[in-house]
Amino acid sequence: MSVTIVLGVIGADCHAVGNKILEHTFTEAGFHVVNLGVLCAQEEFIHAAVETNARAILVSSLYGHGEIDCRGLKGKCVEAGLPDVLLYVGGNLVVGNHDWDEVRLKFEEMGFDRVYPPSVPLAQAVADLRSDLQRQHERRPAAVFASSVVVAAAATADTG
Ligand code: B12
Repeated sequence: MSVTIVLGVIGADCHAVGNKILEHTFTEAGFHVVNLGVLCAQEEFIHAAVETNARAILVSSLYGHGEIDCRGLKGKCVEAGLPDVLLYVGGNLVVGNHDWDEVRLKFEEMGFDRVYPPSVPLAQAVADLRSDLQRQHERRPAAVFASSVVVAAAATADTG
């Protein structure tokens, strides 16, 4: 079964073209993409992630207000019971030209796992998501692992 991700353009931002390209790219890469489109409130991302059991939320911000629109999203994810949902953000995150490392750091401090400039090759973002999901899978608590072993053993016993 494919991994579900939630995608959308945050805040009062109506830039729609990149959003469609992201949807296409991640769908082609084998993800189940729940695309909220443009003009999305933080709560819509979180609601969709809870409803669909999504493993990652991909936020776009193109019009320069990304910092204001994204602030607090991580905390709301934690409150909603999504402490481990991966948070990615990309686009023209701030107004004007800024040192990229400063921008990246600012968004990382806000709780984002990955922060991308508009020039990022999307194949890179797909590879990052695969590797972050794999790392999470490897770090899963022993209890979860143990219960899946029990389920697997039961299934084997059933079949045979
Ligand atoms: C078309 C356009 C518009 C159209 C949008 C039409 C529509 N419905 O889509 C209109 C005319 C409505 C518009 C309005 C505005 N725009 Co405009 N717009 C553009 C323009 C020319 C192209 C955007 C685009 O479609 N690019 C093509 C797509 C494919 O690229 P993209 O959007 O960047 O997305 C890619 C990457 O960013 C990346 N990406 C994006 N998100 C994410 C997320 C993740 C997780 C990852 C991995 C990657 C990723 O992947 C995407 C696909 O390759 C850009 C300039 C430019 N050349 O980019 C300005 C631009 C984005 N707009 C800008 C501005 C300021 C505005 C307005 C505020 C102008 C105004 N004063 O009214 C308004 C905002 C309206 C609003 N509420 O959103 C600025 C933003 C400046 C900033 N951030 O510092 C830009 C950069 C122009 C500029 N140089 O000043 N705009």
